[in-house]
Amino acid sequence: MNPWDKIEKVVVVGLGITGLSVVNHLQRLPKALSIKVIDTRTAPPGSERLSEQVQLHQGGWNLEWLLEADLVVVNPGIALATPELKQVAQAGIKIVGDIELFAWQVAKQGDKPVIAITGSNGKSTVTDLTGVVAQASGLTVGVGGNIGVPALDLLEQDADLYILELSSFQLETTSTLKLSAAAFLNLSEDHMDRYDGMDDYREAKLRIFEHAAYCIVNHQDKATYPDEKGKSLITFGLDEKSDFCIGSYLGKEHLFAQDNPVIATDELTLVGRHNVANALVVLALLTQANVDYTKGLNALKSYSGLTHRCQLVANNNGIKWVNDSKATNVASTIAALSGLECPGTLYLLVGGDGKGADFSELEPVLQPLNLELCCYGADAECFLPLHESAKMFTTMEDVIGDILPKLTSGDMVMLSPACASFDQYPNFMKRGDAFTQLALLNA
Ligand code: UMA
Ligand code: ADP
Repeated sequence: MNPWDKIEKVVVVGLGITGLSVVNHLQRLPKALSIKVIDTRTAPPGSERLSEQVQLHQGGWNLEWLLEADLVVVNPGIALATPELKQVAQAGIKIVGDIELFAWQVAKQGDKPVIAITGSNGKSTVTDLTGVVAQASGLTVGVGGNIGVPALDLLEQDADLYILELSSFQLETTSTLKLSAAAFLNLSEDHMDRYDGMDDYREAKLRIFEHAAYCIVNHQDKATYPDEKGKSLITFGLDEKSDFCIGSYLGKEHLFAQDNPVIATDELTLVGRHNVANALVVLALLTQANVDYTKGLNALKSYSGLTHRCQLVANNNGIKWVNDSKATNVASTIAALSGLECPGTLYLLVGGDGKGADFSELEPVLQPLNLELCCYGADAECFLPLHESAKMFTTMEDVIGDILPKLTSGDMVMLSPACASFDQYPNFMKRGDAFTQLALLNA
């Protein structure tokens, strides 16, 4: 059955890059639809790119439009628990997200293979690296989703394989996406301002496995396993027992894919044990999607990571400046600190929008470090009890102004804030750019 059969009036909630991609997709469909957009912001991003045929209601809700719709397409940033959307659901009107529309279109085009990745941390790295290795192996790939390229925009170009990073927000409104392989990397606390608790957050993420041919799960994190019995599970882990694991070969630690050594771990340019796990997932995803990745192994070895993830942005006079703006939760900051080499003082910038998180898990990790904990932004106060050196600031600029005269060779200035950026920046990229500029100016 064509899901569009009974749909004539569509309301898109939330503009931004997702809303724009949805509108463009709806306009490309053969069926003429009535398209309206609601954005609660007074100046929604992207409104200047909306065509004249599309009506926009901005600065608040428009219940009349919503309740007249046959289909409501919501931006992932808007919770389904919002009272207006609850009314829509109660009225029996279907609510979907952009990924569900992507699923409808892929099914119509003959089910091109799609791979998807979710988890609390590592999604973008695994998504991007899977794309890089698949491409180097000779495939044309479309890489998108939460990584910043709306999934529907990928359908504009032909691809042999689609690779999607999916957030729990996107999965909440997705129900028919068929996947050749899906990976759930790990689960740690995040987005507690949006979910009723960890179970609620985990359940949203587990939706990735609903129609997945293979479920790739973390052997060392049982929360990533589906509750449903009878699924085809493939495990990965930094142990010797998983399907995709580490082990010794010719006296050296190697990545193993189903009992076969692939490359030595020290051949990876990526640093950190978490990135070894990420590389194992890449191998698992490509294997389960029937991609021969042999030709892509050099690309796997030389991959140095995405910007804003533990990125060395300046290294002058023996002082290193590291931009880890993408560390938007506690677990990612812990990953950045584990195994970190800093012979001098580590000036760690933390804070921002804490999303209701419990930061106490950071305390044992921070305690042994030779540290100055620089807390700034809306939730700076939450970090003060975590280390005796903690000091409070308003902005990142204030922090740098204070620490500059103290910096000496061997020190490191690192932004790994364990918080979202929305209190002071439009997104984590702009926050990382601001830090990088400060680094280049002062290094
Ligand atoms: N908003 C309103 N009213 C509206 C619409 C949006 O208040 O009517 C607010 C919401 O608080 C929302 C925020 O604006 O959270 C951001 O919306 P946006 O228009 O900037 O969103 P897009 O540009 O469409 O970006 C979205 C994803 N954003 C979110 O899920 C919050 C992007 O993920 C994603 O890359 C993009 O779609 C393409 O798929 C970003 C993100 O922060 C990187 N994701 C979260 C994360 O990774 O932790 C889940
Ligand atoms: P996501 O897209 O899930 O936010 P990223 O790949 O962008 O993940 O990385 C976000 C942050 O998490 C970075 O600070 C990075 O160093 C850290 N990180 C990456 N992979 C992992 C992992 N497997 N476990 C824990 N932290 C990780």
